Amino acid sequence: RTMEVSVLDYGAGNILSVVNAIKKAGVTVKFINEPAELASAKKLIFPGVGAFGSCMERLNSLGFTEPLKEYIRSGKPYFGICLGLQTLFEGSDESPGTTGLGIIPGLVTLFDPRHGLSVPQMGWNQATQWKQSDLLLPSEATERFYFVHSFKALPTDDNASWVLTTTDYGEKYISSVLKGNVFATQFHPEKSGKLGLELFRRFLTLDTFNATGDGYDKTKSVPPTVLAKRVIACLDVRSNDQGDLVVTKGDQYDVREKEEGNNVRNLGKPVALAEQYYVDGADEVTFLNITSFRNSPLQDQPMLDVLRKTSENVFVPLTIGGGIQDLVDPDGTKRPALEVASEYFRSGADKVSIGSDAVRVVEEFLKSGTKTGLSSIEQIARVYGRQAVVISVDPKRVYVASPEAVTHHTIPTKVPGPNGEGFCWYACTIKGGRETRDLGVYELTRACEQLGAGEILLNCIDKDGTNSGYDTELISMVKGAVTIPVIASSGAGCAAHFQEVFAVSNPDAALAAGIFHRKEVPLPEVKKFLMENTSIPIRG
Ligand code: 1PR
Repeated sequence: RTMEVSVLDYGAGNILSVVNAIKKAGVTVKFINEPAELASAKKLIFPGVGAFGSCMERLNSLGFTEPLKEYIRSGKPYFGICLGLQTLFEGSDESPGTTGLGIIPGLVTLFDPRHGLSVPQMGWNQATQWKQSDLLLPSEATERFYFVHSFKALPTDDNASWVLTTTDYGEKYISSVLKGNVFATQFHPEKSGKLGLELFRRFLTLDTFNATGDGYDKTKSVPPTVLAKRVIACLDVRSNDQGDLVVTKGDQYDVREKEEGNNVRNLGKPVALAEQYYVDGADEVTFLNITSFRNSPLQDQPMLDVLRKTSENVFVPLTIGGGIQDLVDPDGTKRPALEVASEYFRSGADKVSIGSDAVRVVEEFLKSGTKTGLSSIEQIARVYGRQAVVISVDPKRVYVASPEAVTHHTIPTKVPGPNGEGFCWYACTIKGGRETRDLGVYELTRACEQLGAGEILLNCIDKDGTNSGYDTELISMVKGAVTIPVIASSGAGCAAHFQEVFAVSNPDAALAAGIFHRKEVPLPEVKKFLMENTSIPIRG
């Protein structure tokens, strides 16, 4: 049994989750920071994050490329994750001109948007197994692993012998490879719950993986794998009047009790509740720090601590939002949004969500028509990848008598306004709904996609906390505006509301808060209902 594993740390992204997953298997981590250290490594994990080009440039400039190739050729166990798989190929469309490690023949290419699927692929998909091995049990292929990527490698005659599994997303692509002791996955085992932890445990404890079989066979037809619709639990976190960090929940964003005392509603402790939702089967957990527009989140150590503690036991993706913008600390120190986000990633976040600042960025962008490359969205996407940048939108419905009444994008509505208006547009707000801006959600989300955002978290102030169902008109509008994934949020009151929103508006995920916190409809009940009563693909 190997009690130590080396992790190649080239200084990018969230490797805390990988480290936490290794610790769960009772194995200690040795970080490799110098190329010379690779020669003495006995087992190596390479958690690649970010973009192909910047990853390879980093490996090259730090002198890792040749020693890494040597390690891989040595036959010692290697486990590449995500970019740790992609860099094994010869190159990638993501960064034309940059050469990969060239261990596996083939190029990495972008998902074809003509398939009409959201790109990046974000969520839980299955794997078709083409080889037998001690790493992956045959029964596990039908379960689901967490994927998040825009680029993929296709199986070809030249690389077929490497293919352990393929996955379908418009096209059949390579989701893992295994040859000898070289193993790599496009999915993130450290974010794939129990299934992923089990995979880590086997990699860490086995000396050899006993792969048999010839790999991918293009003449064999197999049913396609399916990406599941995600069910997300959201925790709005803020300090209460006693200064404790609590999970709270508003009605149309008002988090104070209506009764005597007017206290901030306290629905539990953030870390414990997040862990509960993980055990319950949440496909993702989101924290929104809803006081942060008042304080600098870098001084907000408790929130970073919440993240760190949560990521020790929660092995599904974690998103954190609130206060991600250029800040100035009370002592006058400037804190660019990128630095704020970096702090969150280092503490265990996989994605950050940007609310108010996205509105300001887009207002500027639409005024000038030029991308400066300096906005929070652009900078964070460049360093951490598009998939790490979520835009949290807080819309308010505005009724109009006709589309000509405003310059904003309007939609016809089945729920007429107070004066019988048949149309509406959705106004963006900032500062937790306190300030409404003259910018439409349609325009905002399209601009954010152009600027490099990877996902939209679509709230709705009119619906928040009402238990009356999602605003399917809003969600359908945004699904039609962008090609990046959209999370439907606000208004869930029962399991059937999830069915309705998936069926009517086809979002990539649906999020709820109140019904889970108040245990009115526990998360497992929502999933059970969807699996038993609908054909919507759900991770069990
Ligand atoms: O603007 O970048 O600092 O981010 C602030 C973040 O905090 C934004 O994402 C904003 O949505 C959120 N936020 C700010 N104030 C509040 C508030 O409630 N007073 N919460 C707030 C937003 C909405 C969702 C909620 C769903 C589902 N809460 O988080 O979870 O509406 O609720 P439901 O299922 O109970 O209906 P920035």
